[in-house]
Amino acid sequence: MIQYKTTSVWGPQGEQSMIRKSFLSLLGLISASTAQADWALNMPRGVTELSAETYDLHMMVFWWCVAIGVVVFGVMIISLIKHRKSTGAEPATFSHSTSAEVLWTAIPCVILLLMAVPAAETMIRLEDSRDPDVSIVVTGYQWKWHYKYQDEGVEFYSSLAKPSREARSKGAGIDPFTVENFLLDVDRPLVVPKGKKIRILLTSNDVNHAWWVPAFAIKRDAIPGLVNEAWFRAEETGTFRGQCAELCGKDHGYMPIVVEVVEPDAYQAWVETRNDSGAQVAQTETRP
Ligand SMILES: [Cu+2]
Repeated sequence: MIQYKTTSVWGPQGEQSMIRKSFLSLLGLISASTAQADWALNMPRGVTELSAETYDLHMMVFWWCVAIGVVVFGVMIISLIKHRKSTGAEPATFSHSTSAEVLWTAIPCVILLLMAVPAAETMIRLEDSRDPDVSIVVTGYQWKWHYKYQDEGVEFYSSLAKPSREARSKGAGIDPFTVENFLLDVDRPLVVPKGKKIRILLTSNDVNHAWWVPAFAIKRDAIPGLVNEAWFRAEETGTFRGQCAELCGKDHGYMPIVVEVVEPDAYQAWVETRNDSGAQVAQTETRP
């Protein structure tokens, strides 16, 4: 017969200390995340018409699910309490109810249709990238992005910003919490004009990546040998951040996306300065 030691690390004492340690570290994690991170439970509403529509659809489906959950679990719980054995409930003897079966098939079908019609309308509009004002070829690299404005003659690489890169280095001794927008900042952001239709042509140079900017409701794969399309029209100026959303190798977490939405005049001025100096810089930049 096998004898188990009770004094090992997994024995009662060890177990207790393990539980205590886990509990304390969990408490630490919770307090750290509430103190440091600016997070939200729900998806953002975004700054484009389609991101707002996507958000509204998400909320509509969410409330449908809440209502269905309340009705189904409500009936279930009430039935369980009301017809419990201890109150002398007798089991019913029927085995079929055609009208109930028709009803519980028809109701979900109607609900699905109510969800599918507006969702399909939005999805068709999401795919309609015709007649853009600005077209940008976005290419994923391990581990940075390359942006090429098709008609403006501007192209450049966009890599993790220096402060983040330094802080993430092993043995750097820099507290990441002291770095502003740690891992969410780049050296050269994508600049686009407000109120204009921006078409993104997405591809990759090596492995699969994904260009994800929540404020524009865009999360699309960048696949080598394939061009995926997406578009947005930002209604607000500002800085919008995103990340690569496809596990693309060891530095997957270090290729953020930053998009600056500026007034059309400022955009024109930016294009002109990039044409003078930026394009040459982009051409002389070395690949990773
Ligand atoms: Cu990636």
